[in-house]
Amino acid sequence: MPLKPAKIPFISARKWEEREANIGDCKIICGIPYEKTESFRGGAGLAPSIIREFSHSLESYSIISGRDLGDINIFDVGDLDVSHLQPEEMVREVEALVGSFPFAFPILFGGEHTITLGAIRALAKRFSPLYVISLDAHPDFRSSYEGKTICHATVMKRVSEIVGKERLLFLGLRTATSEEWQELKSCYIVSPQPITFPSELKDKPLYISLDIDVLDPSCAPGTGNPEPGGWSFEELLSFLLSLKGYNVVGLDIAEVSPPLDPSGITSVSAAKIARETLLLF
Ligand SMILES: [Mn+2]
Repeated sequence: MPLKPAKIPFISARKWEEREANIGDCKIICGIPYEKTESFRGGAGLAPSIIREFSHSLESYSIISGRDLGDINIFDVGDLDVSHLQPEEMVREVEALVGSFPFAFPILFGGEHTITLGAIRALAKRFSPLYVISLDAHPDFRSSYEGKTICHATVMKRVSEIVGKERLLFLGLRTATSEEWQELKSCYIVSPQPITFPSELKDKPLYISLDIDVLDPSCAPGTGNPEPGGWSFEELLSFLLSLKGYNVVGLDIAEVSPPLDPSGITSVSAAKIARETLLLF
């Protein structure tokens, strides 16, 4: 697998080469700096290294969870070198990567949202039935877009073909095409607002795909397709914390665009969400 070591690993994460012989359960961070299908504004390919950099402006200790990243087993395996690949090939590499750490909880830093498909392909083999929580202003539920069937605007449609629409939850969604809107009615949950999470999913494997544009552009402007009317950082964090005790098996954070984020607020928000979820799940 074409992995490039991170220049600056995520705070408190060790490089993969530093692992012990028997590492057991652990968390794996991997960057997927891919932005080939972005249709409006780019920059997401730069996110993995910038999110890592901003993680060092945070403390490794969290007063929210009362835990320290140093107390858990986290490896930063670097970036998957896929920027030159076609979307289908990139997705295959992500699937192979996630599949090659069968004992680990993966946290992927996009890159564009298309990366999620590779993670789902791998995890749906390991966990069945897999439920997918999409935290995103957009459904990304087109059948095809600009002639492409695998791209940022179709990714959740492709995911639905793997896990089933009845196992998809769209939260923070606040825009769609009319076709998408009709189709979304057969998904498990579609809600623009945070929800009280269904207790019937308590033991089910859950994957979280977090497009940073679920946040309101006033608090996360650094993203390609900002959509007004989103969640505050506190709402997002509270929602994630409400999943404590659920069986979350993996997560990605996509669509952060550092060139559109001069203050760094979007990148540091992504880093903080990553810290809290590392400590939570
Ligand atoms: Mn989006």
